Amino acid sequence: MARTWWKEAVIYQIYPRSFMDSNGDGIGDLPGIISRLDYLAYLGVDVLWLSPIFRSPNADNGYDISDYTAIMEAFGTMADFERLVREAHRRNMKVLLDIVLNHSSDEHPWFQQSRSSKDNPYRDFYFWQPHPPNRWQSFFGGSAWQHDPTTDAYYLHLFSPKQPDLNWENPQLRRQIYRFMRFWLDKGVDGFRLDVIPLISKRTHWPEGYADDFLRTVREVYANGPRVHEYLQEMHREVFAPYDALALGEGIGLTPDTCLDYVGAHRRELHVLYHFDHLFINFGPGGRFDPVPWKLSEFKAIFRRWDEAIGEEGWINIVLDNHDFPRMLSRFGDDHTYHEASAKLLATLLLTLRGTPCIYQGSELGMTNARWHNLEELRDIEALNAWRAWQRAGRHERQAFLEAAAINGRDNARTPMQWTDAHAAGFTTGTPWIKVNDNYTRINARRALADADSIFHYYRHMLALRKAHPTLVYGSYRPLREEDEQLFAYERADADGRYLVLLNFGSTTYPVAELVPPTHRWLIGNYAMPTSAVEPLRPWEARVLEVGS
Ligand code: TEU
Ligand code: CA
Repeated sequence: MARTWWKEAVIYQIYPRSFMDSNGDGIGDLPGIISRLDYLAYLGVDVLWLSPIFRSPNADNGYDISDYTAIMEAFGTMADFERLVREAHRRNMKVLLDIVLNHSSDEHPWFQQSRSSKDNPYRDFYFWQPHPPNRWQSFFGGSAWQHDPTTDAYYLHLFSPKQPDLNWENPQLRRQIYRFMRFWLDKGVDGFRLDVIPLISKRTHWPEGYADDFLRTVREVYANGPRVHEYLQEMHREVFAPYDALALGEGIGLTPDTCLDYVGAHRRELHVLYHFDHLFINFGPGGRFDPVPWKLSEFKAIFRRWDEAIGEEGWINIVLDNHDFPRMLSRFGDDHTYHEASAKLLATLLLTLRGTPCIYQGSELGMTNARWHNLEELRDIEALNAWRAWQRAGRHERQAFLEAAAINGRDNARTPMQWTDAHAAGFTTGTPWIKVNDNYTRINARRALADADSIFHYYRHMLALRKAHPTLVYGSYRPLREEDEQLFAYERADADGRYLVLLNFGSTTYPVAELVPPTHRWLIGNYAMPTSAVEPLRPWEARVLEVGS
């Protein structure tokens, strides 16, 4: 297995809008991030993934770019950005920019030109049809075809109507995009997180999707289009290879049997990707706002399936939450009775699976989903559209929608970082653009830094452990007791060592004596070191052992 920096690194995802506000306008910004770089360096992360910082009307909080080579006004200036890169590099942290290539904002000059007339040179930078050629639905609800009166035609948008899909069939479009990407690499950026990259090649015979199965439509009709690999190999030649830049793909619509087509080392396309199977695990037939129960055995099977698919050929980004999903502690842990223990257990899972882990901002503090009291508190276009769709379908139960949004809404991950117990959790001196989670007086960085047993310091120790034991990066992954609905256990092994990870996803003790080999050494755990490593796991206990071969 080739040893590379991006396999050994740990990524930290920053959602700039909610990370740190430096000028009191209630919106996070680049100077705010710079003011927290020492905190991130102390935590011990290696790479910062910044969610989009480009000029945008913020219909989808930056995932709708209106100028690919300008900084969003609310986030600061190009000088701020250049200082951020310099300051991050000075602290040995790399910078990945989240770039959205599947669609632009409808306020991008290209789209303004394209929509103005049928013979405009930019017409074919987007997809126009005289009538909707199919009944595709947007990820954000409603038809994926929007009528535009100027030329009495319809344009494609897989997300909101303010996010028209770019036409990658057009070589002029592709050339411009590569120019934009090189613009940022020339400023010292170390790579990109590529938003919904499997969607960029469209099936231009416009086949129908599956009316009753949106995720199958995503996999089989929106993603993995006929030219996607041609485009990515061209992008690799034009952008990634010349700069030795990291390409991290958001693998929406990917399956275990298609992933190596994107990240196989020999493919010269992407280096690493994350998938959604466990992130969609509790999405019911009605999607995100139709949450259903999930089972640990299913959760574990997903990790095994993907580990086997990635094999020795590819590499994967381990993600347990991000800005698109509820907080992992509330979703996969127990954020009430075993808040601290389960937060540390999930940190152990995140940092000992095989792949490059990504810590989402605030996970290191044990941040949780918020309590939502009314729909006016929600900000996410996906939630607001879904509520309108409920009403159109005759469903007017506000409380029921609010409960669904409280479980699975993206706003849960977008409440401001909790720095202190002062006004607005120290995120801003003004009024935050979205409400602060009301548990900030108890859960905040200042308190965590001062408490040697905090979740924050546990993350620091886990990060150091990963660095000290490369087998936790490169070793094989062998799951144990896969059918068990309480224990998540696996071995990591290679020529350098063998480790056993025992995670009790439950509030009762769990016997593990027969899983522990005779020669073993306790390395780390979320409880005090047990008198014997073979004693039963305590509620939500994580135990990492080095074991003899
Ligand atoms: O996410 C794409 C995506 O698949 C998620 O938005 C999720 O599947 C969707 O919410 C369905 O529930 C990327 C970005 O991460 C997201 O923030 C953007 O909203 C989206 O693309 C459009 O750019
Ligand atoms: Ca600000």
